Amino acid sequence: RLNQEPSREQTTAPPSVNPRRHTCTYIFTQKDYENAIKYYSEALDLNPSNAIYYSNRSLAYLRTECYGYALADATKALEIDKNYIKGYYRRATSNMALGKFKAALKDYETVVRVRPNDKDARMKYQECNKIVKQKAFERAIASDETKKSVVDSLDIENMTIEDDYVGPKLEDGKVTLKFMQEMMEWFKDQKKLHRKCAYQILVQVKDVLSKLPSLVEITLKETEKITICGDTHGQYYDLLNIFKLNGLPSETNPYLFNGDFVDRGSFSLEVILTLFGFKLLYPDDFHLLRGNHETDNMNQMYGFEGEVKAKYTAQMFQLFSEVFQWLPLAQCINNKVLVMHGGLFSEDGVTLEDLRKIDRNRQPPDSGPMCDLLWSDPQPQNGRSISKRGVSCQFGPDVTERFLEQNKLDFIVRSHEVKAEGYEVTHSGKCVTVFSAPNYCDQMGNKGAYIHLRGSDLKPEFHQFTAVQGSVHPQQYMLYMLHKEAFNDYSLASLWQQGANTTLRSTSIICFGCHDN
Ligand SMILES: *[C@@H]1O[C@H](CO)[C@@H](O)[C@H](O)[C@H]1NC(C)=O
Ligand SMILES: *[C@@H]1O[C@H](CO)[C@@H](O)[C@H](O)[C@H]1NC(C)=O
Ligand SMILES: [Mn+2]
Repeated sequence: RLNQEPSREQTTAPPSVNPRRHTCTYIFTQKDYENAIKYYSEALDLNPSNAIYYSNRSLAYLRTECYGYALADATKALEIDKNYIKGYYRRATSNMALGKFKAALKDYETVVRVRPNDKDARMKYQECNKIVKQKAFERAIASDETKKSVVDSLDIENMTIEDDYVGPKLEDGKVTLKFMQEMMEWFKDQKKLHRKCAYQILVQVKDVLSKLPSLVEITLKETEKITICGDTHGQYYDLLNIFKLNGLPSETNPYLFNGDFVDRGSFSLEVILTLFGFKLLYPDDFHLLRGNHETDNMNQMYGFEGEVKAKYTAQMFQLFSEVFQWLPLAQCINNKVLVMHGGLFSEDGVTLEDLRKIDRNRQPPDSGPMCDLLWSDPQPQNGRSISKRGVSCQFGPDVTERFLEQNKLDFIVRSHEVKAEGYEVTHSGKCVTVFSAPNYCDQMGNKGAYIHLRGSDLKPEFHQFTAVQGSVHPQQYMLYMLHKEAFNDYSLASLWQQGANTTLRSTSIICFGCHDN
């Protein structure tokens, strides 16, 4: 059905797509950009006052989604030559990607002023201006009324399930194993769960998550083991494969999914509803932690909001947003292993007690422990550096060592970065990365992995797996997002049918690669 040959009609881009806009760059390989970064870095070693090298490297960083580095390079180019227009362009693009729209607008203003006839610049200025105004509007409304939960405005009892719906239903309003099995099969056939069932799951899981502390602490007995999975990013068929390889979740087969369930892949809803379903079925033996993608900003930019709106409604996305805010931020196993999505902190001295006290029911702040838990990355050299992503920091082996010592821990497990082997052990075995989205975005060629941790020895045991062949290009949803304005009411189904050879063109300011997890 979805992988059939596209009809002739469907392979031509809709007339509203502007053919002059550049094609999206993910057709270039990540390697090309990495090589470009190396090339310009070497050139800058020889000639550190060349604005063009900085500007060109900034572009390569943008393409590999190192927005922090991209911003630094664009800024540097402008320091060297304040009349270098491309520098303003690059800085604006970096700021857009970082969600700093006001800063971006200022630079687009400069470009438009200097180049009044540059249509592309004017378009970007207008898009950015629109976002700034919209954000201001949203802030005005938000402060107008005290934030009400979507749950209060739902009348789930009165939602009727039409007679022609033959899909899975909760049993007496409860998630059962039978329901889970039926739902996973249903999703496998790319069918939609009835909205009533989706709302039932969301309302119930919000209640369960909101009762958990920000730092969840569990104890594994000698004979018990837990499976820790990293990013899944809407790759539903690969999630099913994990269950096939490692067994379905159960009271005797506990799991911990370490954030970034949504965005990027086409099946974020299927992934998250499956995970939430298991959380309801096995609340004490199935664990979920928040990732940097369980946030509004990321969901707006990387697909999940669009997916929920396309498959259900904006109101349902609001409810997802509320639920995500209740996801715990870290989990400690046997007082020895600390798991979080991103990593350690911008400052020394953070204790487990500090983590317990985090008031997490919010969008993450720009800095501080909550931000760091979701966003930071390890680095090989000692100390801390500015983040390549432009959010939080990078921390070295000495930082890890001090943190573990102070908190009497053995090692940390984190996710957040794609790794060729699906996992990576760094900082002398004290910092473990696990990533569970194989062939990430259908282009990275990486393996996925999960970890077994046994109560008896708490030594990580790695299991690798490769991507399953899905019938739908995982990034097609991304394409849909990028082009949704151009498409207007083009149905998603017809978009999917266009297959991987689609000739869509980018209308987005931000071009997406696959390095930001
Ligand atoms: C910088 O990139 C532009 C394309 O954006 C290219 O035309 C130019 O040759 C590059 N400059 C250098 C010095 O590599
Ligand atoms: C369902 O709708 C009816 C009619 O609109 C209303 O009278 C009733 O109170 C509703 N039931 C619930 C549980 O809200
Ligand atoms: Mn991440």
